[in-house]
Amino acid sequence: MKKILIGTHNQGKFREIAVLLSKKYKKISPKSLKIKSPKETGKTFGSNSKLKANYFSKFVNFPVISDDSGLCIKSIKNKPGIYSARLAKKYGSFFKAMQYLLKKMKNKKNRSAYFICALTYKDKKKKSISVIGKINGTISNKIRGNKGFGYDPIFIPNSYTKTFGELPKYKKMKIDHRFIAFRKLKKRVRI
Ligand code: ITT
Repeated sequence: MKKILIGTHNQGKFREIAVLLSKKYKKISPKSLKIKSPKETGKTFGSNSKLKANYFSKFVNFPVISDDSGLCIKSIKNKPGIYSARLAKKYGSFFKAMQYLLKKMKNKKNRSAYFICALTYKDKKKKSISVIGKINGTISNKIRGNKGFGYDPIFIPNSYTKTFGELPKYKKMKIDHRFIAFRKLKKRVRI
């Protein structure tokens, strides 16, 4: 069976990417190979996803796929953006990071936000393709739902009333930023 390394240590992301990939692959995690995360020194989602794919690809002789993603809230200058994971680390949990963001948003009229995912696929010949997927929505007034992962409980995708944290996992996974990025990637490579 062909192998692919899903270059992430985030379990929520790993699960979503594994489902979006073809059944022909055996999905390998960096953790199972004892490979640590690279330092995310990029200034954009795109550069960080390329950096991750380049890094992980050095350890294996089969394809790699990496994701750099995050939540961007318009009224607070698109924060936390590329620092989404680091914000949760700073506050000790996603719950606390969400509480912090909701407090910052308290008097904001504009609650528009988007989730973004930059995906990089690097084949075994080390040729890479990068794409971006984005989903627009709004920030809820409260933390709602316990499904999904990360910032799912405060993000309401446009034309829905529930947060990603309230939607069944299979539904979220069929509309989210990662799904949109994958749709673009699948137009360019059989994956
Ligand atoms: P890797 O670098 O190992 O992939 P990470 O969690 O550090 O893991 P990122 O640097 O890409 O990943 O950070 C993305 C952050 O945005 C992280 O905190 C996620 O939980 C959050 N995030 C990304 N996609 C999300 C989604 O679909 N739902 C909820 N939160 C999401």
